Amino acid sequence: SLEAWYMDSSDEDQRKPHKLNPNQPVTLDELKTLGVYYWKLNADIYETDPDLEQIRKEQGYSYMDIITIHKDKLPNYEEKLKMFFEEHLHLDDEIRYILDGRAYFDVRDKEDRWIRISMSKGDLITLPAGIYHRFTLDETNYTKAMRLFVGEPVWKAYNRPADDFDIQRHRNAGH
Ligand code: KMT
Ligand code: NI
Repeated sequence: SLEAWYMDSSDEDQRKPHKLNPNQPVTLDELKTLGVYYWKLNADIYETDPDLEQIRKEQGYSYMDIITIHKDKLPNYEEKLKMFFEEHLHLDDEIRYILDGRAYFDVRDKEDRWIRISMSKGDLITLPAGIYHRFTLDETNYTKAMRLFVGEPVWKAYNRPADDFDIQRHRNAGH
């Protein structure tokens, strides 16, 4: 299963785990209260996986593509990694399925603390529209991920502060 924890506040290499000492784990139920959902799948059979098919049908994930994040594979690698690690939000859900390698997704909890979600092969996660988050590779410097989307994809990211959107106001009204 996936592992998540509250982050320390050190400015050290973003690819390091940044666990607190002692570690402060975050459970899947706690992630659910933030609107973050998780499935475990068999990434070896992603091209024909009936479980993935079912999730896509039920959730309406009609669009998909695959991104390989590695310095020799991704054009403008350094620039893109820098963008991904800027705290941002989207107006739609962000859905990612790790097909190979590993990566971290960091999300803000309701008290604005960073939670780091460690994703590896077979982990599928959905981040709700309007949640502040960021992405980084870990020290292995490689991942291959499926990007899913409801309808035509919109990749636009709004860097923090992006508090003027209805979506953000709705989230803030809740707490
Ligand atoms: C995003 O919007 O945070 C991303 O697309 C992260 C990289 S995709 C594995
Ligand atoms: Ni994003």
